[in-house]
Amino acid sequence: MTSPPTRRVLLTGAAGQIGRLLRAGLPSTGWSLRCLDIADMGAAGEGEELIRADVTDLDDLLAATEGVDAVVHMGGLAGEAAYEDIRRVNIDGTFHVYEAARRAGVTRVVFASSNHAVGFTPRADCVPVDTRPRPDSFYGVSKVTGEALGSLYVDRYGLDVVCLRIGSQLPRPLRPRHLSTWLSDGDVVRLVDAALSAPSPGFVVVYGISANTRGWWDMQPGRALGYHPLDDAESHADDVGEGADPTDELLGGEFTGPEYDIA
Ligand code: 15L
Repeated sequence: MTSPPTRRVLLTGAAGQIGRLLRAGLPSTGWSLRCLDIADMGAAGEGEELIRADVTDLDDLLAATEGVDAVVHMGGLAGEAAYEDIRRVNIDGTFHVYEAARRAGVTRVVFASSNHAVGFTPRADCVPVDTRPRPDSFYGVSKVTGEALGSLYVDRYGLDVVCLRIGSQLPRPLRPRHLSTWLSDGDVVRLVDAALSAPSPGFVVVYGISANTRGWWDMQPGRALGYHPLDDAESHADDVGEGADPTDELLGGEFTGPEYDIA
């Protein structure tokens, strides 16, 4: 019996924290990777292509997107920065990803959004994915914009776009907030695999956290997509302990506090 052919994915941000986990985990789920980053990605693994390129350059992305089956866009600034840098790297960079996909005939884009797209939302037991955008930073604004661009490319050009509102991707939870927001190493691979594999999702937003007992987000859209997390931050609760911070009233935690006011 022959094994099914692997499908090729362009992974931006391949040198980053989540990029490295996907490089290690996605190939065993049937995806082969073309990895892109401006930073050093080390040696190519089996079946991998490495492209040193910048998401701020549309021509680079057009060349990198030719011939792949899907794009996973993890590249960009992973936290708050000056508006000009956020615009250039995160907003323009994400536009380049969708536009390169459209021109190359690639129909699936998985976009690394963030909980900071809705960071000024008060905590509730089950915040839905269609809660109104309430970014807590310029970084959060770039994630709202990336989701909006994805929606446009779905409705106008027929792409499938899955936006992952990632919580706190860490090897283990470190602070009380993480008992709600944690996304484990294993679950991030399961999440991206589901986002790549779901048949014709159209435009979908899902929360990217593990199956945390104390989670604040509606996980049903994720389950409908085929994302079934296996980890729960609660198993680390004794190590993390309890504690409160004034910004803990809001989903975005410290991003909503005065130290993130850099305007
Ligand atoms: C994010 O989106 C950031 O990339 C990461 O650095 C953390 O701040 C995370 O959210 C979080 O909310 O913990």
